Amino acid sequence: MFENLKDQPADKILALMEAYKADPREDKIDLGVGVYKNPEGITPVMRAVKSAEQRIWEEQETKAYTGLAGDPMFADAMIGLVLGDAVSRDQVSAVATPGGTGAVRQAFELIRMANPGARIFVSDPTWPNHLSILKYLGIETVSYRYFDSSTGGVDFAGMMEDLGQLKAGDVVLLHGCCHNPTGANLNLTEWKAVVARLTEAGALPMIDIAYQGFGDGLDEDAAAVRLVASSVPECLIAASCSKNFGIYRERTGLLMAVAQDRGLGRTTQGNLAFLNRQNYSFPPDHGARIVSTILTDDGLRADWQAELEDVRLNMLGLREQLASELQRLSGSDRFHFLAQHRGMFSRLGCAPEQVETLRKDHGIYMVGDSRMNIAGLNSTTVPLLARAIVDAGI
Ligand code: PLP
Ligand code: TYF
Repeated sequence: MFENLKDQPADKILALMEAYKADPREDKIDLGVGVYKNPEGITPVMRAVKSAEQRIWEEQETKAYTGLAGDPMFADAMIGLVLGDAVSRDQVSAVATPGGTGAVRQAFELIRMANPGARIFVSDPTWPNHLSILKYLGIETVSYRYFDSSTGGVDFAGMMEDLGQLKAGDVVLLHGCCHNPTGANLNLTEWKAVVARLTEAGALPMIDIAYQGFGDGLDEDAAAVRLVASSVPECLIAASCSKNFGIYRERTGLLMAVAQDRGLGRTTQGNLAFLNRQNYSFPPDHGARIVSTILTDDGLRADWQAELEDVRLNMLGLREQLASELQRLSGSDRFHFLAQHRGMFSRLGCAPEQVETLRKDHGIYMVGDSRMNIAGLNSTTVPLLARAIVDAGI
């Protein structure tokens, strides 16, 4: 049977990670996979995570199964973190999932179950895994214009024009903050216009939020999600804890379905649990327990927020340093967008050949579409990158 299998296309981001590891150059710079690194190049376990793990080790008395939806403490804590008081708890159905990817996958499956004819509108570009999972599930996708490579910002007029094709029952996938791969984001006025457009068309927003706290702050980064959830009849939200809690390998995420009509909640919750059961039964618990332990303890929560804020400010500082170094070396403002982008990533907007030159000549690894992980830099490597960018004629 196995002879029938065909080779699958590699994930370009993960392939780049392997190529970086195999490069013997000592001064190589990794701006590839989206993992936070401190100025020493380390992805640390956060202090509050260590403390929570210690507490769990001391206090946990069983590792028997939780429920199909995961531990309700985790769902409650995450709903609070993401949605604040934008909606009431009884409007939200939720299941724990293996990572944000699991939440995205379950959301797509729920959409397909509820409306097999739904098309999903995705930004051009979007996280490649979105497209790969959608294709695998056989869901029709339509891309909407998003990134304007001439300005490094959002092509909002193009986006709105493309959302003009929406029909009732379609779904629009939006990045809640810190757009991956571009770093360019909508402002709140633009979000309001998108909400109005979706409402007018009868389309459903699905928000993927994987970087809350990496952009402008925990509440600021959730402002768009909260606006959407409190404005539309129904929406889906896939949240990841991988980045903001630094628990990538624990696979911790939450899928939320918000409905203004509370009567729909019980069936929706049942369908979410059903999907968990079909795919993996009980979701992983360890990461979820770390998160709920932190979020429900004032001291741990404050320490986590302080460390997350250091992470955010480090990336913001690197953005500003890179933009100003590039301005100095190029004598132009054309890289100013790097300071305006938010989150881990920025798309430089250069040609694949130039990305290749940076890799070959300077040992600088970024994704082929010129996406850089800003956290792969430090104050010593920023000037080296800036010099290489200018030398490559970008
Ligand atoms: N969505 C986006 C846009 C992402 O960049 C990521 C990245 O890691 C995820 C979802 C899911 O991450 P994970 O499955 O590691 O929680
Ligand atoms: O975009 C990134 O780099 C992160 C990590 O299949 C990632 O979101 C990359 C590829 C992938 C899963 C996670």
